[in-house]
Amino acid sequence: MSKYLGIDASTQSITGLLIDTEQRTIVAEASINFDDHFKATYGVVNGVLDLGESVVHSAPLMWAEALDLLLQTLADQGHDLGAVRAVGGSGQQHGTVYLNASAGPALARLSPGQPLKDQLAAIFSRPTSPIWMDTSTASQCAEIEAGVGGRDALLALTGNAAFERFSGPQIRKFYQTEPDAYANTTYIGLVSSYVASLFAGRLVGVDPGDGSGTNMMNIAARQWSARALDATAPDLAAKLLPIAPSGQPVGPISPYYVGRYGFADDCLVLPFSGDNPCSLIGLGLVAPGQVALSLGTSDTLFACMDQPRTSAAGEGAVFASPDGTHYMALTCYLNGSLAREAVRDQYDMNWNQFIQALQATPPGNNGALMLPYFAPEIVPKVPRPNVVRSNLDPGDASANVRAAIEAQALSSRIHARWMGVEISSLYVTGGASANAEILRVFANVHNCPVHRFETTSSAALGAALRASHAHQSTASYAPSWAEVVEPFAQPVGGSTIEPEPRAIAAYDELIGQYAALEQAHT
Ligand code: XUL
Repeated sequence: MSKYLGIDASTQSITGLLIDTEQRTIVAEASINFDDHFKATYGVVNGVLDLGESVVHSAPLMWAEALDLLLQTLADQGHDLGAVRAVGGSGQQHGTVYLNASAGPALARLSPGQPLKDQLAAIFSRPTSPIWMDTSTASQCAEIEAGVGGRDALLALTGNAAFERFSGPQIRKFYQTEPDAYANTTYIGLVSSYVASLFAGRLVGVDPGDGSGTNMMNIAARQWSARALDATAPDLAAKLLPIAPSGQPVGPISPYYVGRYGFADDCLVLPFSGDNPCSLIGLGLVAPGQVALSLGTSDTLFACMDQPRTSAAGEGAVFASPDGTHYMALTCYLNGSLAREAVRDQYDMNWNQFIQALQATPPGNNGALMLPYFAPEIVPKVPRPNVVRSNLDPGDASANVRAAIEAQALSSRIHARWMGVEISSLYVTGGASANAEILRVFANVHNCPVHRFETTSSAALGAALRASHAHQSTASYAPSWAEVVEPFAQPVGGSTIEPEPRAIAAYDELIGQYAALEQAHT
């Protein structure tokens, strides 16, 4: 019995991934897509509620309902959940969940006879949760920076300048716009701590990996900062769930899962972390200098560092690694799959036609460029959707496909410089990493080999590996992180894409033009 379950509660779906550490393999992976199951009941589109004016929420009760469906799916597929020794998890970062005083008792008395949604509907003091796509908090960002003594002071304290999507600005906005609901809120946690609480049957704290995405955690101490909390909202220290060390199990799984799905009653639950910090582990980035790229709803480029190097220009974010010692540098682009899908749909293509368009056009696209801000962009900061074409015929479908992908790759090269890491190879994950033609563009733009991983669910894999590391550390021999990740963090044999000399030259020329275009429009 050496099975570990990783859960990834992400924007569009919830995924469960089961690993067997004796067989050194992934034994199961299942996903529940929110739109497929909950569009009618919760009104979500692409997993979210777009409330207008840059306000984007989702429904925490939907995540609980989806969790039941996911575990039922794994059980129906015949997987023995009783063999799972520990559960780890990951959540979309920054999103906040607001609970009333009934949350603790409701979680503690979960009965296996009824689904979570029927037992937990009354625990929320705010029925919907702002998520990372919400960019409506510019004024709160400015106020928080001013409150701690300026942007540089916030950077030094928390590792990050204030970002609209980060939890602190979102909490401040809630306090300012709905003071009564804020006063009626007993607990505030993140998506990760909420889903961990569902598993543990009690309130679980926020791990330092996800805590660093709030603008409220002292990154060096890995604890909430009183100064940052004071600048955010009154009485926040009493409401915010405490920081919970990433590697320390919080206790056994709730009897709910024992009775309903056959988990063992001594199966351990770990604090969950953010999806990006979990991906860092899932891709085996447990030593400084390693770099990976995740092509998901958002595209993220990230590296493992031994010190919290900060991005003064606000291009990137710094998080504590859930390995307990290192740090993670991250640059997040909102227009990831969102932009790829927007181009595909605009030209009425399917993914095969999208690939053919890339094959039919030359690297450098004959100088045609696009700024693919189909939605507001995080890096560089673009407050409103704005698709800009330069030397690019809007009627030329293939050239537009190439221009969008080249823009994403060029931007990832430009905005990775602050990390101060020499990129000598890129490990790629996420849904779009299955597309070799997209990876070829990234290999050529970065002038380095690109390796693909077997699972596109690196966050769920990282969560499972964290569970394995924590559980094994409670036994006589505590394995190193390198030993834990090594069997799983191997690129798919034959998946490596090498850069092509001719294309490298084309991009070395184009990158200056792209940077100038970007500067002119941001
Ligand atoms: C990272 C970020 C996104 C979400 C997506 O800062 O906002 O990558 O974590 O789930």
